[in-house]
Amino acid sequence: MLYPIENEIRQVKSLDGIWRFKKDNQMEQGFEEKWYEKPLKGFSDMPVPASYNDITTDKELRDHVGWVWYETDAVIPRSWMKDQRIVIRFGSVTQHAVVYLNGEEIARHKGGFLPFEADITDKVHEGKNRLTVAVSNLLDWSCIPSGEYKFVKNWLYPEGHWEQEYFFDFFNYSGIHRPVRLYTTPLSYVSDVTVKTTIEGTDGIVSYEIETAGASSEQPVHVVIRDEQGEVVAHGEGQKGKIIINNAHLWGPGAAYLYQFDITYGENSAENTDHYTLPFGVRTIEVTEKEFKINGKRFYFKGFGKHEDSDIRGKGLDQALNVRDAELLKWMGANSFRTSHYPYSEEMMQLADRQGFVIIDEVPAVGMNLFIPNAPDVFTPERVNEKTLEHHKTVLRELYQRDKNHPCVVMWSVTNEPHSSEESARTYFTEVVKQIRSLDDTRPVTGVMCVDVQEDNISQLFDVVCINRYFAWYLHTGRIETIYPMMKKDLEDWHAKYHKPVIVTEYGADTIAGMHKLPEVIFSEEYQVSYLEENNRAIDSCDFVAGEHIWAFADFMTSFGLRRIDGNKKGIFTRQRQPKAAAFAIRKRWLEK
Ligand code: GCB
Repeated sequence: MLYPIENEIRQVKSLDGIWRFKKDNQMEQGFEEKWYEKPLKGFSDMPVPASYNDITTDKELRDHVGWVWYETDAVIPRSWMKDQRIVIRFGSVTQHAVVYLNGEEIARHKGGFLPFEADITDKVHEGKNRLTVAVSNLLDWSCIPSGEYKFVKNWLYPEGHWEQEYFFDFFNYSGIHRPVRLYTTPLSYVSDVTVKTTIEGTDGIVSYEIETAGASSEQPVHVVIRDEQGEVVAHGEGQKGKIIINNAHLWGPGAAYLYQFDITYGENSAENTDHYTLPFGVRTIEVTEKEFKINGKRFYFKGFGKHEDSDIRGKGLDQALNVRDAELLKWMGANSFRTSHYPYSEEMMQLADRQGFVIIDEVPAVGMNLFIPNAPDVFTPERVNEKTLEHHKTVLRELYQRDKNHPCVVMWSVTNEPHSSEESARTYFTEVVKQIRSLDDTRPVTGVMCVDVQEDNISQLFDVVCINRYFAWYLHTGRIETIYPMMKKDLEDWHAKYHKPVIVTEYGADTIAGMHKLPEVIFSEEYQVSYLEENNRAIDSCDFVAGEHIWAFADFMTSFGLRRIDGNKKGIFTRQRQPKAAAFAIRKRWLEK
């Protein structure tokens, strides 16, 4: 799915702003009473994009389980009404959306972190059109992330209420989280582009495939490649082919270089001509038994698992926050991050392309683990089952479609911390990995594991072993001295079992900013510093470790529980993006490493 762009042919109109908003208190009332058929009554103001949860002072809304309704006016200019295709596109709606235009359903989407769109050419009129979006945060086992919800009757709650349970550690924020846009294309248009690159000597080899759709399929396709100065450095003809860039500038970590892949579909002067430009980078990826290589050179991941999360707007796109995060990553000497535990905004991926950050791109397959002693199996017909698998594959396809052309994406992560010791987990993930490999033959695949090495049943499916480890935190809490021996042995065991490079994708300790204790104790800034140092000592002793991602970049909100005081505090930065002591210690390490 192409990102909407503006040029002399295509136009984009943002629908972001304040929308009309109403909570459905009875689960299905909005659908039963057909709230989409008439203008919403009894609404309040709600910003888009943003999560709705932390905007108001209403506890019921923050903790709401079920549907909410959004409404706005989509105003179509008269000039758009002739010889144009008009499309509406949502960057993401979490977790489910049903979209109506002038009372008619035009789109439905399941999955909270990827874009979807609808061709509305025949459904709009000039001027105001009523756009209504029903949004739900309900998660069951057919969803990724997975959860369970039920109606609870308790004498303390006379009318009963809905409860959502989930097994992942971030708040289930909901709302229209990313931009909503209208855009136009000609009636014959470029519908998709795939660009893959290799390097031969000093040349960049660009293999491409362009898909077109619409009225006339007979139009010619011209391609030119421009460098960062806008100079044409190569060109090609036809929907599919290979183009050579002589003496190519490579895209590399911390040294981004973006070419523009410029497509003209149709004769330049003709009415029906389309024009689309895609930024791309020339780079290669390779994995050996001990190393991850970018452009033939060993690459060591220094960085974080992150979240899209901030005060007030929750998971709503915030460009100021994204740019601040990128600045902090550079200041730290970090070169990479994982989009734990769901695909991040397209705007963040573009930023990473431009600034040279390396990304492990993860789907929201998190919470496939009950994390309770003697837990029942998860990969069973009652929980993670055929339906989950089908949806998991759909999400992988949608993610690939969205992110396939980003040079920053160097590896797919198909899951975080599943209960991978189960026999049926292997059958399940065999299918999942098959799906992503059938889509992409250029990037390695991983999944992030938390079980003991002897119990893991699935990492043989991956190219790189990724593990999350919390020695001296959840295990032997407070005993810093256990970290080095346990971590070192563990790393060696994983490598010995799979003969693949290992990335430590999480290690961290909750830390209350401003809490100081000498000697260090858990939750103090001093403990976080020592904790990370001891882990790093073990990491440094293993030459097959290909990277360290600290958990987490910044503090973030979670569901409420006794282990989480105003959220997860494992950030190196606070939720407001200010440093804790560990930021300075790690910065020193990464700038030197
Ligand atoms: C993990 C999870 C992450 C949690 C973290 C923690 O292993 O992958 O989502 O937030 O542990 O802090 O417990």
